[in-house]
Amino acid sequence: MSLRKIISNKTMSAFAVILTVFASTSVFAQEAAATAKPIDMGPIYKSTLFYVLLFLLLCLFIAIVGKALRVYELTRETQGKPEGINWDTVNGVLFAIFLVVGLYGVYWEYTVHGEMILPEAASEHGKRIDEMFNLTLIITTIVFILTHIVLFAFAYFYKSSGNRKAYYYPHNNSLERIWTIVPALVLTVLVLMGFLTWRSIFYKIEDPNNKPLSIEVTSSQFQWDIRYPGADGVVGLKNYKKITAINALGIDFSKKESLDDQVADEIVLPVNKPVRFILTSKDVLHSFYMPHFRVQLNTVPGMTSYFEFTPTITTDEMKVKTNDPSFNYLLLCAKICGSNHYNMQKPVRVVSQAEYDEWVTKQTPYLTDDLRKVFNLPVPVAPATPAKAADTTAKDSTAITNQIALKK
Ligand SMILES: [Cu+2]
Repeated sequence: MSLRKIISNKTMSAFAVILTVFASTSVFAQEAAATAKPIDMGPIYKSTLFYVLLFLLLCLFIAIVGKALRVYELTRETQGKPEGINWDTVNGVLFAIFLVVGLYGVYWEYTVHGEMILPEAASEHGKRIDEMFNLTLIITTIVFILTHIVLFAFAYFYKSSGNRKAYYYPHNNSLERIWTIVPALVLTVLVLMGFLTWRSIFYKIEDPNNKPLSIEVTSSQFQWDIRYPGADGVVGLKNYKKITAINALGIDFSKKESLDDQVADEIVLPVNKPVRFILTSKDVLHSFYMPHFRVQLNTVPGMTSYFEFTPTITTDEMKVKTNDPSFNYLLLCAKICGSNHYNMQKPVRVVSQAEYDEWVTKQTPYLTDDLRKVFNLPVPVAPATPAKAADTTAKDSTAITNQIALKK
């Protein structure tokens, strides 16, 4: 039997095997498609195993392609032919493609994701933070684009060609000076701006005619407790030793400032009035985060921190500005504090002073009758009417007190 015949026989048998495999697979596939229900891929796309397998498959594919190319190169070498693939050109072209695709990616990020950023800052200091952010973004974008064009274009145009030798150029003092001094100046400006902005936010001289409204926010896993100061405008002190089942925040009611404090389910702020948040934590670190006002500060157990700012846009105005009737300001937790961290939020509303005055009178006092007994405080005597009616009277009297206080 001639060599040619053997080869053709082997080729034929291999071809037959491939055909059989392909035919049986396609028959099975057709059967499966006819009988089985479509598979719900949703949970599969969410599993880690799927992506691990996908990654391994990709590695295998690359390894096979690499081996095949190696075999191709070795065959040419044994036949005494020149190298089949010019890898320098391949690498150079890949660099050029990466530059174009990468720059398009940058453009896409700025236009598509850029549309999704927060609306304009709803606080006085927020505008300054945004200016700083934008300036940093503009400078870094220019530097990023220029350096990447230079980096990848050089790799493409000056790829090894065999008829050119690299020029030995180890040092240039002028270049060293330029790329040391220019970034140093730019960074000094940015850092100084940050430092001065930070100081203007945290070191404020209090205006006696426009004193901030104090609100205490206590974080715990996984909720925010909000306390308004009541008629006297002062949030009373608390003491962790006084925490009990009915006094969850440990408020010290032996101090008169605590007696009129109120609890609230949401944060309501009067527009254009400074507000001073008193922040503490009961268990772990949380982070008090109100993105629309550009406010964020950690709440730390055993330590009190403060954030003072002035909201400038009411919720209703923001609904118009964002063209979103369901818009709401939010308080979120920005510290990964446990399993329900993602859901740790409170609604925030910015309203006119008149709306705020009306809302605050309706908030429940923290001091309940049970707490009065614990702290040996006089319990208001309910008139001889049904319990429900007595309750309403009690609330109304607080409301009146608050109104009087606010008028003062
Ligand atoms: Cu938290």
